[in-house]
Amino acid sequence: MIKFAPRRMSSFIQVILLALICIIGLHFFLKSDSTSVSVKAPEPAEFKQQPSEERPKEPAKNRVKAALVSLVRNTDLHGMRQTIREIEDRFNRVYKYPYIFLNDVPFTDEFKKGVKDLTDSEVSFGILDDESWGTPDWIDEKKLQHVLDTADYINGRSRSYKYMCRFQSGYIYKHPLLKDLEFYWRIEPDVKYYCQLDYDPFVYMKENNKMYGFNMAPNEYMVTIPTLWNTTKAFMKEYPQHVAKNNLLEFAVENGDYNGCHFWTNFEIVNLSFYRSKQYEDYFKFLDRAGGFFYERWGDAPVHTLAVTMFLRKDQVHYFGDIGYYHPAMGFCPKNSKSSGKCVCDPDKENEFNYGCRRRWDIV
Ligand SMILES: Nc1nc2c(ncn2[C@@H]2O[C@H](COP(=O)(O)OP(=O)(O)O)[C@@H](O)[C@H]2O)c(=O)[nH]1
Ligand SMILES: *[C@@H]1O[C@H](CO)[C@@H](O)[C@H](O)[C@H]1NC(C)=O
Ligand SMILES: *[C@@H]1O[C@H](CO)[C@@H](O)[C@H](O)[C@H]1NC(C)=O
Ligand SMILES: [Mg+2]
Repeated sequence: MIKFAPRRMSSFIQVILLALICIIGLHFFLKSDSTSVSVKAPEPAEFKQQPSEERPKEPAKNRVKAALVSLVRNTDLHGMRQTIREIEDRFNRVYKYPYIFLNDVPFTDEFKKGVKDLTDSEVSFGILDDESWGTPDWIDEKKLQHVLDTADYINGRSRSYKYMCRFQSGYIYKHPLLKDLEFYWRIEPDVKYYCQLDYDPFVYMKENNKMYGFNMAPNEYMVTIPTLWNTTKAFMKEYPQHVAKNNLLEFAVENGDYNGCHFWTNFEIVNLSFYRSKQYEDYFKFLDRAGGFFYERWGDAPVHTLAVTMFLRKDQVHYFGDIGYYHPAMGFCPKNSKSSGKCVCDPDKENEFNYGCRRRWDIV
């Protein structure tokens, strides 16, 4: 047993002990002062590069009823987490718009927790009904099966891909969870948002009377839509009153044919009155009856695009050239991103004009 006997301790040891106590005390004093024991993370460098008045600190007062919306599979959890991470970093941690996730089967607890863990915003999960996800009774199952057995283009043999395109074309905006929304911003798993966004694009669209916003416009694989244009022409013949006076058809039609230009709908920001309009509903019903979602592989991108070009004027459509973006296969980097310092991409590598239809947008 060690006995502590101060009276017998030499003055040399006393000095050493005193010095040790001072050093330890000073260490704790300095530590609590400079690095702080609080668990709060420092502001990311990204924020500090910007003049403080440039980046809004809180949501605009005039916000609109809007949400970030995605149809998504449970198996896309990892990709969706990547997307949310980007959306939160670039935009939504300030604006706090809610997320709505839709699925043809119930979301797993793992999916729900996995996405909720990344945001303070409200998150809702919805399931689809049989009308919006499936084969309508006028579709010839045998004919469809033949297509599923023989189609030789990407996703041509996937039944669920067809359901997905039909849902995004004519049902997503009808889901009860979207009932009160004025705008949606569609998101998808595995995408990147390259640039910090210092304003609210929903409010921008509202204040500038925009109905449809896009950021990329590539060309369509025409083998997936052999009769879409013919069917659309038949629609215009039956409903000439639906076609706008100063429409945008010139963007999509060259020499009387559809040129395949389409807004890449995995990103789109839309005033949902557009999809809820009589014009759009009549168009979707007309296409759905014609069967091309099943016998061909009509995508929601050419469908939305042809609707936009028939029913809207150019000034109602906004090109979000500042929302740098990547979805597997291609992306674009805003041309001013070198000077703005707000993007993490190279405009020389991913130039917006790499896509022919982007060029066409400027000349129509
Ligand atoms: N719930 C559900 N979502 C799907 C299904 N197929 C595709 N999706 C979703 O629909 C969106 C588009 O599908 P994706 O595979 O990315 O198609 P791509 O972008 O055309 O390659 C993604 O958000 C997918 O998660 C499906 O069968 N069920
Ligand atoms: C959406 O569009 C409709 C129809 O043009 C318009 O009346 C409405 O004000 C727009 N909503 C917003 C929030 O801008
Ligand atoms: C489109 O319609 C025209 C006239 O109705 C027809 O001659 C042509 O073959 C059709 N094209 C396709 C691809 O169905
Ligand atoms: Mg995708």
